[in-house]
Amino acid sequence: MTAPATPSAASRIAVVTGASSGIGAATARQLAAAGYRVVLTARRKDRIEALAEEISAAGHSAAAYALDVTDRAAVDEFATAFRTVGVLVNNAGGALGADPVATSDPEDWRRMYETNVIGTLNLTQALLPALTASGDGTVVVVSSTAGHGTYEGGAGYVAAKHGAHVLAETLRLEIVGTPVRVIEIAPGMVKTDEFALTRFGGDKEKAARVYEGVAEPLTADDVADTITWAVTRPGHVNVDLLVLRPRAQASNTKVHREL
Ligand code: 8X3
Repeated sequence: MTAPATPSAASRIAVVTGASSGIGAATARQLAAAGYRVVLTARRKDRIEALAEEISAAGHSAAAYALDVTDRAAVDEFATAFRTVGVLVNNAGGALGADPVATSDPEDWRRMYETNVIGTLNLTQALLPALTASGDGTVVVVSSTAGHGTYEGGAGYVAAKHGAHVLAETLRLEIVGTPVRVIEIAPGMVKTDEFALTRFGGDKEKAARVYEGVAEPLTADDVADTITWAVTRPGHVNVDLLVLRPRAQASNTKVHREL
């Protein structure tokens, strides 16, 4: 077994987007525990500030920076704060709606493309010089199993996550030979506080139905654990793509439910 790479002390900064809840918050906690100085970004300032305080109180290093990943000017301004960055975790994103192609709202599609694809593009472009300057940088793209296959009612989200997947795959080709690797983590069914609720516009019943009868959907911690594992491999080891699902989910459309 290869020993995990220890981040070279205080110099290793990890920027996590969408860090106010779910997978992003869990990833920030775990990367901080692994020795990274984490920079939490999200639109909700109060949330990331509270999390940064929690992480700092646990004896780790964390800072919060309110940021909308779709606002390029704000992202560029954010990036000026860094000379080097070790890790960028592009986690911000999400799903809006689950309607068929025939009736889904084009505005939802636009917003999903903005957050899942353009947001990832913005952060990646803005921080690539600092990731390269670190001499051992890692870009993580948290895509989804929706980036690798479709399902009815999912087209808008599926299209956006395919976009995030293509961004990761293409970037890996384009920057080969530089000291930056590109890791894509593609989770399937993850039960978080907000993902399904956001998708269904706050409808708790619809959100609960997503996980109904499913024994142990993945948790945010499961995904964060996987991200942290991939990121802490030695720099020359590139986990190109890691797909993870709960045992009860065999594919995007085949889920075992005990009802
Ligand atoms: C979440 C997985 O199945 O809701 O990214 O599209 S799914």
